[in-house]
Amino acid sequence: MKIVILGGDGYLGWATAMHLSARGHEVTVVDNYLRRRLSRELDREALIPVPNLNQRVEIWRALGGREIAVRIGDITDYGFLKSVVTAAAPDGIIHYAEQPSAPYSMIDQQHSALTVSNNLMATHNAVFAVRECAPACQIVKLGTMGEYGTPNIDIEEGYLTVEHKGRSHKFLYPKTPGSIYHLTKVQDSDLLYFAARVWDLAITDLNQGPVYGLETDEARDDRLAPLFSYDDVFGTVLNRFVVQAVANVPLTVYGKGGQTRGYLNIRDTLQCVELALKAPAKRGEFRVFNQFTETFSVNDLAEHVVRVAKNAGLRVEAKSIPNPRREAEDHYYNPANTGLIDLGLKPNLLTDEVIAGMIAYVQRHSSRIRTDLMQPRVKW
Ligand code: USQ
Repeated sequence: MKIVILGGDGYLGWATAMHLSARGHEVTVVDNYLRRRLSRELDREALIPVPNLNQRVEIWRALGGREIAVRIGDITDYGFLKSVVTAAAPDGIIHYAEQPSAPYSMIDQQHSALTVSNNLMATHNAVFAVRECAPACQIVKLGTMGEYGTPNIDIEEGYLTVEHKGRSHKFLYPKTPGSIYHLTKVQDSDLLYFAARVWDLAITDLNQGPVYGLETDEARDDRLAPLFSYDDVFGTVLNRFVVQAVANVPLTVYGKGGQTRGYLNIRDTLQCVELALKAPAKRGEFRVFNQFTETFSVNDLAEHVVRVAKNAGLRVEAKSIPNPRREAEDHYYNPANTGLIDLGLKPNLLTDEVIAGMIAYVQRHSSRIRTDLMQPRVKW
């Protein structure tokens, strides 16, 4: 397949590029380095310094990988995106090109505005570019489980059939996001659903939970490592806990720690995206999968990391601190996730070995850990 990856420089984008390239697909990565720029501006850079995209593609090729094409530019510039799609004539577009952090979007008006304008315009332009330049091309979009929030009923995959006064209708599942970032993903979903219904585009929305891990089969060299963040703005909870354990900083459990989410290993993100591409949505279909493999509370994760870290000889403890976020800390959570399993997903579960592997990897880079990036500074 010819695949364009929007946001090909990020934590997941680059790993996906190598994964698909290794399987013989013709990959083009597109990025404007927004994520790197935002990290630098907030002085919260990734754990492992990674070369720029052109350099990473060159290293990938030198290590025996296939050619990956690079286009540096901003997809909120519609002319640029159209030129990319026209030149690549893709069978599939994977859309990761968004400001991905909830805390970032909640810093203040300006950071919220950047999140809203970047994320919505990126998705808006993506559907228009496909409609105008490659209408048969499928779109695989990274959404988030955070679109649903934590409702007091089971979470279905994308839709809910509502019975009302003796009649019933299938709607997009009602959403209660907890940050402006998550809200932009809800709005993306509405836009994508519209594009499927009205323009017959073929779209899959992958509602993903927090991802953990830094190792994939293809990243055999540290220079090919993902953009791995552990700070309070861009780091996700399990990645942060592992780095905190290595740095001997008490694990930052926000509030009561009962917050439950659906998690997955970065290797499973790659599997899921590939499975979605291989069994595409039909024209006119807006297909939604909940992309996670296991649910855990924050306390479950903290206890697991503490136990494995102690076995590895580290001195570490978990400590509850005031929750910087407005979110439920004790709630019902029962989301469905059978769609991707039915397509063939073989989960890499969170075992002691996986956490021990992450600890060992981070230990090799421990001299770069900044302990001043552990306490949350964005509150809402
Ligand atoms: N949390 C802690 N301690 C920390 C960091 C986080 O207790 O040091 C808690 C948060 O309060 C929250 C949970 O852990 O209850 C998850 O937080 P997170 O920072 O790992 O994830 P979140 O902000 O929800 O966002 C991340 C990704 C986002 C993705 C989302 C999926 O940054 O791109 O969409 O995970 S989900 O969480 O299902 O919405």
